[in-house]
Amino acid sequence: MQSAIGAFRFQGEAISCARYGSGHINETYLLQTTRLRYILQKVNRRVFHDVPALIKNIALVTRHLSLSEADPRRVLRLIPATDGRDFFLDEDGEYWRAYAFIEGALSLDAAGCADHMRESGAAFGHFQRALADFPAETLTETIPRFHDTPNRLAQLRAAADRDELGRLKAVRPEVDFALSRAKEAEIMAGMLRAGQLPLRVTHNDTKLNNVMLDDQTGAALCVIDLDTVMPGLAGNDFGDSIRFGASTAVEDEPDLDKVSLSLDYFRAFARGFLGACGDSLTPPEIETLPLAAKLMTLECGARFLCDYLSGDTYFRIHRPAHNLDRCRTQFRLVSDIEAKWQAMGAIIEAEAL
Ligand code: ADP
Ligand code: GN1
Ligand code: MG
Repeated sequence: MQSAIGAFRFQGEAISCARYGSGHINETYLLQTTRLRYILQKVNRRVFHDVPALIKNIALVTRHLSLSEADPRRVLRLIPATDGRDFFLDEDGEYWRAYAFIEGALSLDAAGCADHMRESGAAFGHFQRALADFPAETLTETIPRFHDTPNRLAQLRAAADRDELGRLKAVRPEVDFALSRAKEAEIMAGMLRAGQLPLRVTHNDTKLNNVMLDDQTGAALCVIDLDTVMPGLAGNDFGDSIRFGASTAVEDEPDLDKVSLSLDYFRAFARGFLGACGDSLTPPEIETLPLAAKLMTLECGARFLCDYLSGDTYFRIHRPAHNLDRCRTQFRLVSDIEAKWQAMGAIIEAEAL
């Protein structure tokens, strides 16, 4: 890490550099210098196979966003390395990048009130809209088939068949839960293939802690964690936010009785998102928002379970059955979404007016 601190055009002298945030993928540090604060990140090489291409995506997207945004707190800003590139490759072959720290802002692991959800919906809706005229063909697909839910279920089935660590016997109900929904998991992918849903430039990792809110007003500032900006479905951005932010419990809550879908948070996010997307969404995109929420939750639970069965090599864990706990909250949420299906549809219908 020491060599990375010296490798970027930071203002001032470094005072401290400590682990920061609660992302599951990258190694994030908060760097304090005598002048300013920065985010320094080691990008996860196991997850992202072409890091220079990934960082080029971020440079292109942030440049595009800054064309229509003058306020520096409203666009993530890469800090160049001393050699002018947007990354640094260290002596161990690890890739590092740095960002200006967005000051006076919150990144939340759980929504404190419906306004947080509305504002984060507005931020992701605005992001998608601002990229509507971005040339999608200039982006590298950083993780192929990232939100291909049927393929995620196929990977889960394969991991269960391999059962490398002998963990399957304890999680058979969870595996069955996911695989019994395989038919439904095909619907959005089928609509995309049939041309009924458009491909857009989307964020694809729309957790609440990937959006910065002003710490005084709670208003949306900007969207961060742009590693998975790729062509995708609008509904997936909506759905991933719901599965994380509209849950009444944190993603790794061990007490499943605390986990349910908050319809108030669902409504608030829908209001912010639909408001910011304006008239850009098509009627089928709007109608499938509840389904997208269900499928993104199912998919994420399947990914956690697949990682648990495969030895926890993808998502960072902090306790032995962490990925299993995460999987179980997602599946509990899927069941609750099924129970609240009518109400979710009615909310989307009302908010889309
Ligand atoms: P990961 O891919 O591991 O989730 P993120 O890019 O989301 O990594 O960063 C992890 C956390 O660091 C974020 O959730 C946020 O709290 C914080 N963070 C990242 N970039 C910035 C920034 N530019 N300014 C302030 N905080 C940031
Ligand atoms: C990861 O990087 P982070 O923590 O924001 C993951 C998402 C999952 C999420 C689950 C690149 O997001 O897809 O939905 O964990 N990111 C990647 O919390 O796989
Ligand atoms: Mg993140």
